[in-house]
Amino acid sequence: MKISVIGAGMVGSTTAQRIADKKLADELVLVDIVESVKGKALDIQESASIEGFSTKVIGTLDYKEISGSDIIIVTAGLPRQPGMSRDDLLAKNSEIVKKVAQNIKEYAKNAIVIVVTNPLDVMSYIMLKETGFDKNKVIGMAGILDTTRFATFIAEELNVTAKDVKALVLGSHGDSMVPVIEETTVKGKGLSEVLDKEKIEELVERTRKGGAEIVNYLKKGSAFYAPSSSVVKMINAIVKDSKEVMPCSVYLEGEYGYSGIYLGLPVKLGKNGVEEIVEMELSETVKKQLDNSANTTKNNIAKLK
Ligand code: TXD
Repeated sequence: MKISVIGAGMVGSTTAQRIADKKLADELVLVDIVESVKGKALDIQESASIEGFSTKVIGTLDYKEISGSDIIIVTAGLPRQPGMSRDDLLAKNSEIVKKVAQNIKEYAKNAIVIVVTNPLDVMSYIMLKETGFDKNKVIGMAGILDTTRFATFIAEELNVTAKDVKALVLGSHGDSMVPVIEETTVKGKGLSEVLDKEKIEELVERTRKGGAEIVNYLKKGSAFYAPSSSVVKMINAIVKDSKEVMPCSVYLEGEYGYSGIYLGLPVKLGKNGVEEIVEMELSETVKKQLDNSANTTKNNIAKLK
């Protein structure tokens, strides 16, 4: 299994570390435009005798090294600074992601690509269009992160472990994301049974602003520990062909009534990438919120043209 990570900044390097520690790859390539990538790769490599992985880790500025990759993670691009929305990154990051896509197309045309760069749903769209890859092989990471944030806040509120919370957040990765209350349970009980409406609304709001909360603490740059965990959850499902269902940003051609956009929906992941977009019954309220979320992405795509 060969996995490449494009962009060895905070999310890219922590993702690489987790991939190595979890022994998910035989070969791990980190690509960046700055020389420090070589140091990061070597540093991860030097943990092998302690962590017990036999992965070969390479850091490079040369895209040729990604040749033959099975999976490629794209984190190249700028992160948010305090006061910025994800959409503020659109112009700069679309240029970067286009370049990355051309290199992936040239050197690794059989790879499954997981896009992380923001604004996520639009960057995934650009990756699909620029590579011309099948839609099942270009997937965006966001829903898992938004979901784990929601679960964290619920667990904290109820003083239970996050493992006892099963949450679900759909929609685009931004302020219009859609935490699905009906699908969220705590020790098997519906969220509305254990928390009142106002409290739930408060936690939903905190989830919507979860990324900004971290940005405001870090001052420079955005979250990377939970994001890298989220990426690795997807990689694990693909490498192990687990067919696990998780919320990912996927290209839609009629599913849920949407076409021509990327949106976060429940997806079955396996060795072919997206194996199925799982159709779920949604309440009218949730569907309306999802429509709103889809429109945000549509407007962002229109801005590209
Ligand atoms: O849920 C999600 N999808 C996200 C998305 C969660 C967390 C972070 N999210 C986004 O990922 C964030 O808004 C950014 O757009 C990306 C990467 O975030 P990160 O925090 O890792 O940013 P860094 O630390 O600035 O790293 C970016 C790296 C940096 O090392 C640059 O030199 C490199 O990208 N870069 C490139 N690498 C390769 N090729 C090109 N062209 C390139 N341009 C910049």
